Amino acid sequence: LRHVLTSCLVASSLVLAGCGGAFAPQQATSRQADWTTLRAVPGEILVGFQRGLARGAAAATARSLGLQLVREVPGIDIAVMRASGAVPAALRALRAQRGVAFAEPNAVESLPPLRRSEEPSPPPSPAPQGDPLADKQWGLAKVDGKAAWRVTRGLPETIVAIIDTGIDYNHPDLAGRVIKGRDFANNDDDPMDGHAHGTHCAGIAGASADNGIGIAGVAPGVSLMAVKVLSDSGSGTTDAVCGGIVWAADQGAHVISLSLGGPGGKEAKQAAVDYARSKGAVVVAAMGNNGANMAVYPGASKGVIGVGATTAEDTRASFSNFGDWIAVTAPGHQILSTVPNGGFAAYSGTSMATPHVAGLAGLVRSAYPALEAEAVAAAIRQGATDLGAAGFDPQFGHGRIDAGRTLQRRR
Ligand SMILES: [Ca+2]
Ligand SMILES: [Ca+2]
Repeated sequence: LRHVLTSCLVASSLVLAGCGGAFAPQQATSRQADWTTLRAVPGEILVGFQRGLARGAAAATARSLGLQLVREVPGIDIAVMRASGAVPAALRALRAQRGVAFAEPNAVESLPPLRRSEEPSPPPSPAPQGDPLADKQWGLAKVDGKAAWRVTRGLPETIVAIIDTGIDYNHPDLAGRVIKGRDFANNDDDPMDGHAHGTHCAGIAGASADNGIGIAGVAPGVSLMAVKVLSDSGSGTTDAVCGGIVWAADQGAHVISLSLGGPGGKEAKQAAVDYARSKGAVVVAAMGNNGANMAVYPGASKGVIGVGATTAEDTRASFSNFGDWIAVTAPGHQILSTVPNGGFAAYSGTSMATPHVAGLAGLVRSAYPALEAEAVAAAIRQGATDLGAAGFDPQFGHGRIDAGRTLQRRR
């Protein structure tokens, strides 16, 4: 069924689902309608080549079919080409070429506008220690972060990459913790976040603890790597997302957190995920916010920990997608975290659930550095609190993560 559904979605012209942001749950239906429009970069095609082809194969293929070679995604044998004529005809011609593994439109990846559950407020006056907003962090309490911290708070040599709109690396509750990575949206080396989504996700995974400021992340000791693949308006392309995943893996990221996605770019995202996995990275991605049994990628890609969202009452958040590819759920409703310019705000979405899991993966990796990616994923699944129908179910996966149990039971 999953395969059929996915095929239908892709065939019916790249239905796009934003996976981020904050939703009042009752708005999910109308917002979903907004996203079901054709969204691909005009004329652009992602062409995957079989491994081991000679250098220059992409250029030769483009030339022979009258296409323009725009750029290549290093490491995974994918080229971005532009067709001046009809894209469907170019896709057919490419798929018939020897050495071409796949061809698909270069999708637009975008976030819905962020809806704040509450207005951002200036943090209380800094205290000498503790985290003044910690009592509002129901998610961190729910996953029992403090029990996990008795084993580890995460090590700075453990790198959790946040592939998103960038990170405000000057935020006082993140400063000194962020590795400035690449900006694939603007093609430069400054991944500053002018949006808020990425900074919010970064804080959930790893805001500093006991510094007298704001909140604490799940893994307040790890390093956070900022990889910007979405612009300050929250949109990007499949090739930028793939480029960011490959780049983070090449830089040694142990965990890759993806609070983004859509039904497009399935083949290219799978190639990027496979590459990151081959480098040993744990890949975590959002299930999406359509409130439906609907596959978005990379959340539904093979080898990914797909994350759905739960509420403070341990129910499935109504906007959270579900399906038999889900791995776990995590808190994703009215989650307080960091936003640019030193602020804090609460947002909702599977985007917010995902970095809880990425932070937990960072803790597991810190405590057990020799553990391979699949074993980290298994530890997270096995430590989860079963919800809904007994055992694995498509609504909650293996359950809502429990950081304390995951870390403690491996001792
Ligand atoms: Ca703090
Ligand atoms: Ca269950």
